[in-house]
Amino acid sequence: MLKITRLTDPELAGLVDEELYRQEHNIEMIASESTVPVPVMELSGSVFTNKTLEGYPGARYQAGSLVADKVEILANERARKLFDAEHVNIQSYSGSTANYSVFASILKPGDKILSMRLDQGGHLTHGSPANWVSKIYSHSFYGVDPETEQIDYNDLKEKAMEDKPKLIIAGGSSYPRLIDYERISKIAKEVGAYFMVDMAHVAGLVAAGVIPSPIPHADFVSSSTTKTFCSARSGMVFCKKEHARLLDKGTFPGSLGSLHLTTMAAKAWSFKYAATDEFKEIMEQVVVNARKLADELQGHGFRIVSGGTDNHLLVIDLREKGITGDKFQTALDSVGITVNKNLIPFDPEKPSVTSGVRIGLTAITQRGLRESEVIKIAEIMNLIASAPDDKKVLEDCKASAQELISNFPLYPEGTFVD
Ligand code: DSN
Repeated sequence: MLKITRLTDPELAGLVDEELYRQEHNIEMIASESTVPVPVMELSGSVFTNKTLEGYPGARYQAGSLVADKVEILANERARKLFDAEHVNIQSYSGSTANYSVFASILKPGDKILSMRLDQGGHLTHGSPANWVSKIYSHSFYGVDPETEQIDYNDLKEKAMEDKPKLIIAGGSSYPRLIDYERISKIAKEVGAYFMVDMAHVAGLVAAGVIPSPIPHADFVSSSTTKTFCSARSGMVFCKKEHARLLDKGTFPGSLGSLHLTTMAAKAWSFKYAATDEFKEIMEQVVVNARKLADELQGHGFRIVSGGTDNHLLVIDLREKGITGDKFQTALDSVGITVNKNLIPFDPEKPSVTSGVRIGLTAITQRGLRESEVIKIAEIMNLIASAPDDKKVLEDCKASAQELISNFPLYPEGTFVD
């Protein structure tokens, strides 16, 4: 795939080789990651990158768009069918811009948004003070119940009644449980708010029918297409038919410019692939593996936030193990297991340290790892949490991790031979 780059820029080609080696030899467990199928990479790098395109099929601002129109129409048809949605706009470049498109479609500066707190599982673009969105709109937040560590729907309702937001958002980056979309939709209707779900993390599980879909309940459903959907670095937004014109205007020209035909084609491929039995089986196994890891870690004395998981990720509270998220992440990285430090609900530590880590099971499940391998990963994690500075323990764990992952190729042999 890098034939010409190797000749023209061996330094850069070398970095790609280095990253391929890293991914092949590491147990990748970042919850927002997955391994994209080869056609997604081929289409993401295809000749479609030469085309500048604005507008929509049949109403473009540039000539030479007939093929592009066919791609966008095909992608839209496949996406609507896969997710059983009334309308889709797949021009977004990422999950973040998908959210911005919805905001541009229905909000005016100063309007109120009620969303989940970032430090309890929400997302940066839903109103965190660190994100520009917080400077345009007014924000309030709901969180999780301190006992169950699951969404406190009473708190959400109280805040909605009090603040009368224009938009209520559900979904986020580190929430391991199912969300009662129907209940939030009713609250939104009661207070006259739009209801948006950001399903970026769980889109693959939803597409495969492994967990319930937010699409019947929400006005807008935004998503990235990486993560469990295992597709291009891009985005998409679904909505009810009645909001179609608003969403399309809010996307282009409202918030985005020229669309990316490369990733649009890659997404079109994935909308077909995600309807296959192969994809469904992987997604089912992702949840089985996540639950198994939660059980095994609990058996080793780790506390799992909310007591378990219903999806592809789990968040561990490391305080009983006497190690911070930061330190655990670094120690795991040194043996070839990649996770990220993560705040737990009501975390006493700052975000750069944290009391927890977030672990995702998508990428390893795609590679073929099953319950027996998950048991071994939990054992390694436990050894490391108990002795993160012990060189001998780290060396032994690294050897075990390498041996484990070497049996599961990232891509079939020969995929990247130039
Ligand atoms: N929000 C980041 C994550 O979940 O890892 C990236 O999408």
